[in-house]
Amino acid sequence: MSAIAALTARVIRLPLRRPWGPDVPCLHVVEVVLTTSDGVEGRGFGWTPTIGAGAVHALLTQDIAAWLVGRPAEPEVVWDGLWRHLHEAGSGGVTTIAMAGVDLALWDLRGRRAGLGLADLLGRRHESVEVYGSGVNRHYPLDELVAQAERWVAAGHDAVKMKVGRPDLDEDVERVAAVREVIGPRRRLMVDANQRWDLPTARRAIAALAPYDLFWVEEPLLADATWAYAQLRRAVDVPIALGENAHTVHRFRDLLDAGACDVVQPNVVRVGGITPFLRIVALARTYGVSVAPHLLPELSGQLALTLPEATLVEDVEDASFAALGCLAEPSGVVIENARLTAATAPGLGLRFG
Ligand code: SMN
Ligand code: MG
Repeated sequence: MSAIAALTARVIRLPLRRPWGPDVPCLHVVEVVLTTSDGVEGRGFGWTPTIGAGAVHALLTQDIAAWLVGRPAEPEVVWDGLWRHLHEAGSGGVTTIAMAGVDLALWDLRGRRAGLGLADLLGRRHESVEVYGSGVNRHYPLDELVAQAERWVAAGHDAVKMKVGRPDLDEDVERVAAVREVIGPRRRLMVDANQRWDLPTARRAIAALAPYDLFWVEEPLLADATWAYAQLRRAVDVPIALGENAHTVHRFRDLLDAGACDVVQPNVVRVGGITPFLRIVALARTYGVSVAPHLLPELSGQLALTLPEATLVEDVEDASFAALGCLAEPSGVVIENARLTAATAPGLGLRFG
């Protein structure tokens, strides 16, 4: 078993061609490079749109690197010990985003040693997976929102997701109606409120949006409001999706136990990498709740190809690593006609330029 010899990390700032809001002009990737005692290299990354890239980098270089050196280069062996080591800094959030850099690098290493891309390393179950068109578009004027929906239809998407949660519910209704009009009655339409409603507002909004046949409502309430989610889910017919702001398998267990949702959306970076992601998938299956991985299509897509049930992968317009132009070489993950396939180099196939 080879040991970890060194960790280096760097912050990469990625300007967004379509800003996610006045305060979100760019994303941050924190690239992690691990080398082993026998000279093999693995690359992983943390990721954050707005908050914490500097903190993630500091955790990696000041607290994680020294702990890692000399440990076996095996993701499952490292994960639980590292999580305990960092626990005082918080069980999830910046901690797990930093841990993802390590975990992803260790999976990259494992794949490279085996000569297998991630999907084949984990066990590919699907040739391709459906991709939905998604937009961080709450701030778009109506005509831009409609134009985006038209692009999704032209690109062949049968499922799309838009933001809701404007201060005035009538505006949400108008905007959802306009997108439904563009995509027609047959395509699936999801809405994402990004935690903007309280329980009474969510009930009212979901009732007002009922005529537009929503496939799911995402994060209608504060991500921490487990009790309120359970109440809401019992009160409405539309499926509830959440999980992009849940950071640990324990948090997912609490949400699932409470009957808070119909779909869980772990973000593979925010939960701490592939090792915990797979545990969350296994957990969700025991509750009969489906898994739709959050963002990061080049990585989520590879994972989705290995999940037991077919799922949907999210592609926020112009925000994949390929679209952001940050990869040194093509990843081998391709989205065409709203289907994603992966023929990657051994490991994760992701190299930042
Ligand atoms: C989202 C979250 C974070 C960054 C971009 C978009 C959004 C989604 O909640 O689910 O697409
Ligand atoms: Mg969301």
